[in-house]
Amino acid sequence: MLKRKEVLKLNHELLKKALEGDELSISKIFTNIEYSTKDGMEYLKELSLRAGNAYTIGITGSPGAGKSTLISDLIEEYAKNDLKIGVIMIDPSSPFSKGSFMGNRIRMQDKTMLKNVFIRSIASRGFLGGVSAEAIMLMEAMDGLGFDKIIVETVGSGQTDTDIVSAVHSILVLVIPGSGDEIQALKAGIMEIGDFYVINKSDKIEAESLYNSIKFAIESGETNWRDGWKPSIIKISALKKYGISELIQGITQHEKFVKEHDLFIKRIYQRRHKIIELYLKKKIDEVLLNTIRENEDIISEYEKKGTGLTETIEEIYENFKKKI
Ligand SMILES: Nc1nc2c(ncn2[C@@H]2O[C@H](COP(=O)(O)OP(=O)(O)O)[C@@H](O)[C@H]2O)c(=O)[nH]1
Ligand SMILES: [Mg+2]
Repeated sequence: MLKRKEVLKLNHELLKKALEGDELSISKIFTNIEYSTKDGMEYLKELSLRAGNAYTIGITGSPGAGKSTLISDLIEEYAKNDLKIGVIMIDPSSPFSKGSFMGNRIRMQDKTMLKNVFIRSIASRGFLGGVSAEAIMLMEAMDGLGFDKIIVETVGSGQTDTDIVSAVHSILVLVIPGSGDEIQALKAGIMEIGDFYVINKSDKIEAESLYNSIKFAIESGETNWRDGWKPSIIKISALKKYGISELIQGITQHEKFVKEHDLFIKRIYQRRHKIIELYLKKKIDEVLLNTIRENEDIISEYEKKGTGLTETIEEIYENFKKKI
């Protein structure tokens, strides 16, 4: 494990309070990081120096699969052991209603447990599924704030999920029986990424055939055995809290595997690599959109002027390069 760096300059009141666990200060810092403000990037820098200890878990699966419900089960179990848990939910539809849905679920349970739990819901803002630079930056920040477990919920969407894979230690793919989704998911490649295939709502009769088809996919080598870990299939009911302790045991075993194979720090470096990559992509995208906007006249008039399509692209590309 990386050694937790000593706090160098704690003169920043907000950071100091956040490190002491003050929720409002944490929220303010996260908003700054999420919007990449100058302060936000400073906080991220400071927190990144202190990061490198948290165990990170990604949960992906189609909307309605039960990811949020499962997260509240995991929170409950981990909080019993006095662990500090950070949750990031990336919600493409309505971040606030889902956030409060989550809050309501948890509020129903033992309140003392919640002192160690911080849930952040972020909008995907046009990002097509998977995970965004902001989400991974918040993971890094949570790690720096001393959370023991960080759970990220993302909407499964095939290829973009590869971003979340490289940013977390364990990845759980949540599937439900009888939805027909799984066949699509298998084809789209989402079934290749899991360290765990978690069959939720598994009291349904179709659960068995889903189990068998995933088992077949794993054993026939159709799925990826990430760093040599044979993916596990676990049947649960997130709502009825069935199979949760088995899942937690599985994750604990995987954590052991990750640490024994020197993957713990490797994945933290991969996460930082991902932050750099996705952040730069976002910045470049912004410049690109601006360039296109500013060159709208060239685009709309190229046919009239008799300029070729390729020349038009090249001209705009030259203008784009000047702005980068
Ligand atoms: N019957 C049943 N319903 C479940 C189970 N887990 C979750 N649900 C329900 O499925 C719906 C979607 O759950 P949610 O956690 O919001 O899914 P998400 O979109 O993947 O986060 C909710 O109405 C849950 O109560 C389960 O194990 N069995
Ligand atoms: Mg959800």
